[in-house]
Amino acid sequence: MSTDRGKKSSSPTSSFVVVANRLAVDRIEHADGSTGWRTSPGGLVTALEPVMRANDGAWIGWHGAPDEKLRPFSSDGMQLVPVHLTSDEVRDYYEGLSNGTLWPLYHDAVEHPHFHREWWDAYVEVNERFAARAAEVAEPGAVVWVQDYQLQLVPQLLRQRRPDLRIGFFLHIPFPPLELFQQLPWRNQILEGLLGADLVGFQLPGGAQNFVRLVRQRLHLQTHRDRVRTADGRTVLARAYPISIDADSFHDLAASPAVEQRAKQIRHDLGDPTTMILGVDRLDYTKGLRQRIRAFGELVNEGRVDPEETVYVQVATPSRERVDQYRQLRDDIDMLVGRINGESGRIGRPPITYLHASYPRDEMAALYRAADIMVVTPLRDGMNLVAKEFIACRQDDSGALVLSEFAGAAKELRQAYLVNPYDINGLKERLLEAMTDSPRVHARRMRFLRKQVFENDIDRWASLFLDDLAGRS
Ligand code: ADQ
Repeated sequence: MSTDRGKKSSSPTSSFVVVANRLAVDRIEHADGSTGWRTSPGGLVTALEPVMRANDGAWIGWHGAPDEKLRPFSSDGMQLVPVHLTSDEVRDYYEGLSNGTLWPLYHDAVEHPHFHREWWDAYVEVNERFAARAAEVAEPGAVVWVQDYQLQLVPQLLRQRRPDLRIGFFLHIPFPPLELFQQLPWRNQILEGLLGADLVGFQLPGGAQNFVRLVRQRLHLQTHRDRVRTADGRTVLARAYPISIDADSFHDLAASPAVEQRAKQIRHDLGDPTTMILGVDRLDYTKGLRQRIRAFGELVNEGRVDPEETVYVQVATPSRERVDQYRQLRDDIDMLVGRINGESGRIGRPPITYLHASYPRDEMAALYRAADIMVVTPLRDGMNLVAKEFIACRQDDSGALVLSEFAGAAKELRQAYLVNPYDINGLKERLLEAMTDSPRVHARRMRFLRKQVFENDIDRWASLFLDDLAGRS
């Protein structure tokens, strides 16, 4: 990750174009007060960097500030093409249709999805803007890779403008079953939007199957296994590509003396407990925070977990705070943690250390390394990278992962302590089991998990997808 003050480039074109809701850079302020850009530390950017560099790739996305128009610029060897959004569009397209309708609907409707026609209109308009920008930037015959649920109409809108392109789409969140998807007033438009791609990628085979089944039933198109025949005679492939992380770089970071030292310090600051339990999540209602915290609180209350020996650190980064359901969740969790800590009746360290901060990668690695038990209990999650990051940061076969069956990662990480997060008693038992199993049992499970994560890293994910896309004609 390095910084660059952002060289302006007028109208870039490229043979490899990524289209995502957000640009691959974050704005930073230099010591002298001037601003610049820094490559976002996320896995997607890391995965695509080599392909971007080799092809002088371009990344199209919103830069994060409403009502601001920016010209294209380059940073860190990437061409960045900002798409502007007005404040109203941020409200209707992003907070509205993307995060108030699609996000809850695609996550089993664990919160009620809201359907508003003006949100949909903004979604269409913004998707058109992204597609128009991609059509300008893509060279003849270029590969364009569209990312995620905010941009599901872009493949079709782009193909209408540029039939010469090879278009891929990847959905980072679950694709819901028929019964839920059918609720969407704009269900056919979304399916048709996605079918503009040559290859539609999902986290799990189940998502790909849901999509193919919907296309057959709703659009009456011919399908065969993972192939769909479109009305204009093309074949669209729908397949699973479980996303992963840059496992080696997480491992090496966690191995560094500075991180090792910091991990020791964290445990020391927590009172050198026998067991440190860790949760790291975006503060989101899909992540199962309520269930997890309740389970731990009950174990403490019942005297089955001794807070003198066991501490639970929960990092929860606030997100989407302008959406009502997220504000409510934050209040609920604050109250729940406060109640559990208050009722513990101890002077000194509380049973739960609850942190709202967002940390740099080395601090995350230190937390993962310091922890004995990682708890990842989403009610529904496309994949869940936190689970994989924890495993990559282990330096030996110690430690345990408690993982929800409803995280995409559970399909690969079969040797984790799998739980149904809706079953609070089951969650409590599983947590105790993970805490009390012998080091030999931990090692047997962890060896398998580490092998899985190191063999299936983010590079493999990107090359599997891009090779399949290149194979489409
Ligand atoms: P998310 O819902 O954001 O991603 P997740 O996959 O766990 O969930 O990724 C979170 C990322 O944020 C991780 O890389 C983690 O390290 C980082 N992070 C979390 N808390 C942090 C903190 N306090 N400070 C710094 N970094 C923090 C969506 C889907 C997932 C899917 C991914 C990728 O919901 O299911 O796995 O996209 O496709």
